[in-house]
Amino acid sequence: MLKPIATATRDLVKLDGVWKFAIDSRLPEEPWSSVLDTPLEAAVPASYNDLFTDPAIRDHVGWVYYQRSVQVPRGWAGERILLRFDAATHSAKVYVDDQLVGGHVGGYTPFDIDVTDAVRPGAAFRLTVAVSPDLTNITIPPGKIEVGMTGGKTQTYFHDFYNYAGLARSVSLYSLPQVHVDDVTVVTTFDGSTGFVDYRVETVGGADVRVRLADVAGTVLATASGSEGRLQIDDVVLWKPGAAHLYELTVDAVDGEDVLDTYALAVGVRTVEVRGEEFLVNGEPFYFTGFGKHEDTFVRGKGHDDAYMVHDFQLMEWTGANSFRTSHYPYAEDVLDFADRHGILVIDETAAVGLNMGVVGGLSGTPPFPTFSEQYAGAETQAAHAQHLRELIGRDKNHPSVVLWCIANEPASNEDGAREYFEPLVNLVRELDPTRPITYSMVMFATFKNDQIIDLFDVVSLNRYYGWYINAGDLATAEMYLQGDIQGWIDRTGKPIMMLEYGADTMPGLHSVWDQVWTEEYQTDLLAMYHRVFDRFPQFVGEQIWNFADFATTNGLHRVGGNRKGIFTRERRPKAAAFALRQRWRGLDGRKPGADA
Ligand code: GCB
Repeated sequence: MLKPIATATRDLVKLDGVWKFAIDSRLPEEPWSSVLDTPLEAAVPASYNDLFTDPAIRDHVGWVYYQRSVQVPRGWAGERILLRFDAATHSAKVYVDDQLVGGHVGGYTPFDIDVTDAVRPGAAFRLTVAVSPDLTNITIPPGKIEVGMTGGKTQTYFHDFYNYAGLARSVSLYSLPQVHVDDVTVVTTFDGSTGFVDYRVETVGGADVRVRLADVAGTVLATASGSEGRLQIDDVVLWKPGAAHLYELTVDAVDGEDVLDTYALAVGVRTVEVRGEEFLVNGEPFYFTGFGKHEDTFVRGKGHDDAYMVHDFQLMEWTGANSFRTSHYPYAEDVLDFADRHGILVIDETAAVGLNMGVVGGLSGTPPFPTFSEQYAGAETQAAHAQHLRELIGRDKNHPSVVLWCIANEPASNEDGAREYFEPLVNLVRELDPTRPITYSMVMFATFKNDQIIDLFDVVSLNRYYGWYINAGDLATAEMYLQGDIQGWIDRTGKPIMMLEYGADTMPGLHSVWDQVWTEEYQTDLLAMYHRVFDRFPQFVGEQIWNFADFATTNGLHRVGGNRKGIFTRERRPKAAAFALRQRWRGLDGRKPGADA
């Protein structure tokens, strides 16, 4: 799915700003059929939850409504007119004046609604968007809604981060020529100093296709025509970790000499591959350093914010991180564009977090009922997961920064039914994108003895909390467990292995001369212990710490003002461990710590 941009043939109007806002319990039956009578206004993009002081809004279950007036530019007569929602968390229904024009389920992937027949160029319309924060067993991520003793509905879910909801990313109105470029797919390879860009273009309205590839100075390096083909770049400059190099691919839909539509996208020439126990980027072994992150800031919740994005990338670079994981959902596309431009590698994760009843079972990991059952993750959940994968890959397939798909976080891969659930999804991903390896991050209860699906995947990704949830304060025992765990996976799989989560909650300013949990020293020591163990294994291909920054969670007794495993606080101030990481990671250029330059 192409990101909407303004080009010589397309116009784009951002609808970000302050919209009217109301929750449904205060509204008449059909709120979209009138101007919302509400004193509240909400910022877009932002999650709505932390904007207001009323707890009934923050934890509301059911629809909320956003509304604003939209002026359609008068020059758009004869064009197709679309609304683009970069994200509506978790489902949406869209109304133009009184008419329902479309909707979407899935809170972290974009959708378009063609409103050509419902609006008039030069006229204004009332845009009402109903957004639901609800999570059920047929949404991704899943959740459960119950009616409590007070008679009110309550939402529970099986992940710790707070369920921020609303219009957290940009909304725009854009125009498209009737005949237009609908989709572009690029796959890149190289042979010696020659780069190749294989492209495939889909058009609507029956046009011919012409493409050209230019360098940063705008010099055209290669051209081709036809909806599929190969462009060759002599003396190619590869897109490399830490040294992003981008070309621009311009795609024209043409009729003879007439250009009916034109679209441009950035292309980085690079390859990724798993070979034996190695993860290769451009044919060279690559070692991931970095973090699992969250889209999470004060007041905005999961609202995209360019300033935080720039600052977070600066802090990652400062620590020497060369990568991050979009835990636990696809991030705003602007973030991937930024990673493309700055040579940061992305493990692109779906929103399939919480497919695990064992987590509800607590530290024993004994599920209250089977995860892979109609009651929880059944056929409908799997269908929603498949649709989510289609949308994620459809959006992110052309980003050079995306090097690995992570199709679930901590699923119950140790339970019966996991294979039946995951095998079709893995096949789907391989069909949608044969070029990138696939992984899932593995919960502690999924061990090298009981996991049922690892053979379907390319990379072993562990989430481990020795020294925290188990062996808290006892790093010596934790080290022995960790060593045995990694060795077991290596013996079982022969695949590259990495750690996608390890860490310790840490209160900045809390210190101790002993191994005391929650202190800054304990976080630093725990990470050093993990690193010592990783460095013993040549098969180890990466380390991503949980988490980049402290983040908001649901209320819970083991969360003090949120999850505090951040290397940075929620305000982005470094804890002591940040300086230790900087020492370990800087200057590695993708090499394994300790390896020769
Ligand atoms: C996990 C989850 C992550 C949590 C983390 C924790 O295993 O994947 O979402 O935040 O543990 O800190 O408990």
